[in-house]
Amino acid sequence: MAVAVGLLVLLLAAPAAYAANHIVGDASGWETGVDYTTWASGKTFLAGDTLLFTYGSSHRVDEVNKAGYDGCSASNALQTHSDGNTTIALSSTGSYYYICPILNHCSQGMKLAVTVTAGNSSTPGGTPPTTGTPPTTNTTSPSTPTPSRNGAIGRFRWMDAFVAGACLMLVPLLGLVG
Ligand SMILES: *[C@@H]1O[C@H](CO)[C@@H](O)[C@H](O)[C@H]1NC(C)=O
Ligand SMILES: *[C@@H]1O[C@H](CO)[C@@H](O)[C@H](O)[C@H]1NC(C)=O
Ligand SMILES: *[C@@H]1O[C@H](CO)[C@@H](O)[C@H](O)[C@H]1NC(C)=O
Ligand SMILES: [Cu+2]
Repeated sequence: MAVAVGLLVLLLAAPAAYAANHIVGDASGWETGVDYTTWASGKTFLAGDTLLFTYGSSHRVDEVNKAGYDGCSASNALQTHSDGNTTIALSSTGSYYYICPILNHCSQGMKLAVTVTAGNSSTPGGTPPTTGTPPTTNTTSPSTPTPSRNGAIGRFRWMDAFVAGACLMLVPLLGLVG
């Protein structure tokens, strides 16, 4: 019984490990004087991940298009946030642009561009083949993955191995106690 419950808990907890929450600017948060191009360059953003912007009342987060990002203009903003603790779900593949529209903060560096992918693609450098389609959790047919899903499926397999290994380690422990 205890083994079964432990197994269930592990299986239920596992999917949460797939999605990463990226704290924009890390400890610096969303501020002037931070290079967000450098911050983003070392990171992989996968569909299903989230961005968390933390900032004071002198800042805002506006989602803009590429022209708004390049020109530091929020006149065509897609979304505006000013709550100081903004979570943005990166649910679909594609490029996303965020700027602070207050004063000249954007031209001082408060601008972030992220490219969300579904995992490693067989056509690096090209535009993602599927937009608006987050990775499915369909693990019933692992034998026929599409090329663009290889990275995501690889992560699933790795997690499955981890869960199975953790369960195997739990069995003798729980067996001794129960
Ligand atoms: C900010 O939002 C995150 C994610 O929703 C939450 O975990 C955190 O507690 C929030 N922090 C504050 C100060 O509200
Ligand atoms: C994608 O592939 C590149 C090079 O093959 C590798 O450096 C990178 O870590 C991979 N990313 C993911 C998410 O698997
Ligand atoms: C899941 O896999 C099955 C079997 O290959 C397929 O028929 C079904 O369409 C898939 N569902 C999704 C959401 O991809
Ligand atoms: Cu600002």
